[in-house]
Amino acid sequence: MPRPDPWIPSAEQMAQWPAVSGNAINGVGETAVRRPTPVYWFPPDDTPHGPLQRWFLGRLTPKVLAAREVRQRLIDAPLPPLATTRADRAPEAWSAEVKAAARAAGADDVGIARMQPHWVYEGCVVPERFAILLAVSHDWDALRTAPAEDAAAEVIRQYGRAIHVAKQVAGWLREQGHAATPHGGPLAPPMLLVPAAIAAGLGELGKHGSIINRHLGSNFRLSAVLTDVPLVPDAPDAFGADDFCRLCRACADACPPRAITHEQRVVRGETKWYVDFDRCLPFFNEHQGCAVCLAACPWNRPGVAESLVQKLADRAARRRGAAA
Ligand code: B12
Repeated sequence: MPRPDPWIPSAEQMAQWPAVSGNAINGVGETAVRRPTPVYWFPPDDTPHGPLQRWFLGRLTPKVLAAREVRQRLIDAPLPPLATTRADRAPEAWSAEVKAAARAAGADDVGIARMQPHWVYEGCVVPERFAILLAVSHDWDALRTAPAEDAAAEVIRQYGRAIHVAKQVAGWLREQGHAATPHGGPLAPPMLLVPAAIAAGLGELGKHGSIINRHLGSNFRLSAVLTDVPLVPDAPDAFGADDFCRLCRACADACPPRAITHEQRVVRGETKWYVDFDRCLPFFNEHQGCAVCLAACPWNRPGVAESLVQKLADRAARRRGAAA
């Protein structure tokens, strides 16, 4: 069945659009690895698309504004002071304890990555050696209503939870005498969370540009804690989601502005799924945020992710058997 015509953004919003394409800023087609350029969710005066951020914020409804107020209180909550005595443990013990602290604070998954310079935005600095990546699920019944207001408010609520978990983990490390910085957004700096979370074993990049996790699907938010406490990095977790996305059309067909394509692109030296910024952002802005791609993703229906992982493992075993 032919897809309906793509959604068209309002003239009012497009009057704010800058001359430069967000895809060019993001380095689509560039074959050399480089650090990302700030594109969105930076202080608005610092990026060409900053006026669009102001336009987005000026149109939020009372329900979404109320969720943002709760989130702001979590952002503003102080961290405990850095203890003057520094606890000493082996990296394996620190890793196990950090993960236990994250789970106790409410993380639905957690992994550890060694920091890489090309995750850090141009103009930002991350001196720490390790990133602890934290995942918190959205409530499915709210998220699946996207692009409705309930999904937008749920996204903000879970941003708050992700920030809270990051602060709890950073606070726990500081009580052990080790400096730790939480990074939960909602602003983007100092670093990209998705490649760090993939390196930390939280899953694979989906066609819709969000990570698919073997337990949570793609229905989750990320936050991080940056620290020099000695840790053991996790390995990436490839369980077949990338192959699955090559055949699945659900998110691309559901995306109203057709920002999702079936071919991977070269972006800053990496071949990967890429969501078209210039198509995605206008729809996102006119709907107080959008998560239609996550609402359509087959990995997100409750109970499905783990059975899909098993099916993909069975299929891979059958292929290996046939090839032997
Ligand atoms: C700016 C931003 C946006 C912008 C622009 C996104 C874009 N495609 O250009 C807008 C507002 C449109 C947006 C929309 C959404 N976003 Co957003 N966004 C961000 C933010 C703040 C910065 C990312 C960025 O600068 N992208 C621009 C350039 C760098 O993008 P890129 O080159 O295409 O790289 C993307 C991925 O390919 C990946 N990536 C980067 N380098 C590499 C390298 C390798 C090897 C791989 C495999 C992947 C990878 O990370 C980038 C994520 O956008 C991050 C938080 C953060 N600090 O990381 C959240 C974030 C990526 N967004 C997220 C989500 C969930 C969404 C939405 C579903 C909205 C929602 N309801 O939450 C939609 C989905 C659209 C999409 N997937 O692009 C989540 C993803 C969580 C997950 N499960 O993976 C994040 C991590 C926020 C969070 N705290 O959880 N987003």
